[in-house]
Order: sequence, then structure tokens, then C-alpha cells
Amino acid sequence: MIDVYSWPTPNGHKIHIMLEECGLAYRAIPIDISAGDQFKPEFLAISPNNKIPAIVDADGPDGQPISLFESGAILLYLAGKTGKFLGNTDREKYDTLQWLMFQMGGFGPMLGQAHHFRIYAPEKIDYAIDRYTNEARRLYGVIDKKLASSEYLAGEEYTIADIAVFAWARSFANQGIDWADFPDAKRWFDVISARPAVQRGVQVLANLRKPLETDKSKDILFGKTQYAKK
Ligand SMILES: N[C@@H](CCC(=O)N[C@@H](CS)C(=O)NCC(=O)O)C(=O)O
Repeated sequence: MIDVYSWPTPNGHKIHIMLEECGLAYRAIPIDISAGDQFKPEFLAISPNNKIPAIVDADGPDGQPISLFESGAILLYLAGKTGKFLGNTDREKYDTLQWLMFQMGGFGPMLGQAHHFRIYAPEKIDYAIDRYTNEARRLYGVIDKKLASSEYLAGEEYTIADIAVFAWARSFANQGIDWADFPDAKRWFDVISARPAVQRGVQVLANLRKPLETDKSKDILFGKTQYAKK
């Protein structure tokens, strides 16, 4: 059994989708990041960066329990455990890795900032909104161009790179993205959205999420609670 400590956000959805795609038995344990669960000592023991997702697999590589944080590392672990969605040859594997790193290093962090400054920031700062919205559009342009010549990001096979990028692309509207500008990415997005495991994955814990509107939640995520010395 795999315990997944998570919340229904893009980085959480990645793992829920992968677990559903692989048909692995798992238990989803909610870590309400808007209420401060991510700062509890028992969670920090497995996720020292105070962020979801994290997993504990009772049946690790050596038969002993293993705990992991960072969604990219967890996707790689689950792909290694099951032999699924990493590509079949070494070449396909490296293609998958490069697009996974593209997501982890840019397509997640930059889109997160676009979302933050467009929606959550207490004051609207044009410079920040333009900077991150432009960067979001540039990044969607990169995947659109790639997807004009292949079915999926790493080639003709669906991989963990698609799962990782898709989980962030679901929030396209809050990132200032109009699909009309990215037709090949939209074709890819629709194909992945239609997968039954994806549809199940995005529903995991989804009924627990509330709109992020209280000052207390914003303080926890973006204010002094987040930056208090732990
Ligand atoms: N690089 C990390 C990022 C994880 C991350 O940013 N998680 C957010 C939710 S999507 C979180 O837990 N935020 C809580 C906090 O910052 O206190 C990963 O991919 O796992």
C-alpha cells in the first residue's frame, strides 16, 4: 500500500493521476495546505520543504518502507516501480526526462507565479503580471511547437512528462492562456483529459478544496506563517 500525503493542486494531481494510471493500491491522506497541515512535524519528517505531495511506500525497492517528496522524484519512482510511462528505450527515457525537467524547472514554477500575481496577490502589479504571463505564454509556445510534430511530449508514447505538464495546464485560464493560440497543445490537452485514469485522478481529494479566500489561508501560504523560522 502506498500512502500519498497530498492536496488537490497541480503537484498533487500528478501523483493521483499516475497512481490511477498504474492501478496501484493507495490511500490519499489530505494535507490541507490552506490550514497549515504542511507545517506539522509528522509531515515535515517526510517532506522537509513543507510542500505536498509526498509518499510512503510500505514496499520500497529493498522491501523496506521508503518515503519521498518532490513530485518529479515520486513520478520517477512510480514509473520505476511499475515499468510504466517512462518510455521503452534509453532514448525514449531521456526524452521523457528532459520534458519532465522542463516541467519541474519552468512549466510549474513560472505558471505558479503567473497564477499568483494574476489571482492571489493583494495588489495588482503590472510588471509582475506581465513578466509571468509572458513567460507562461512562451512556455505554452514551446509545448505547442513540440506537439505539432509528435503525439506526446516525449514522442509517440504517453509518459510521466505528459502527466506532469498536463497537471499544470489544467489551470490555463488563471495563467492567462487562451487555447486558441496553441492549437497543437490543445489537441494534446483534450486527448489527456479524456483518459479515464486522468479523470479519476483529478477527483482525488477534490471535494476538500475550498476557494483560497481567507486572510488566514493566504498568511499560511504566502505570509508570515510560511516564512516563520521552523
Ligand atoms: N517542487 C515541488 C513543489 C510542490 C509544491 O509547490 N506544492 C504546493 C502545492 S502545489 C504546496 O504544498 N504548497 C504549500 C506551501 O508552500 O506551504 C514538487 O513538485 O513537489
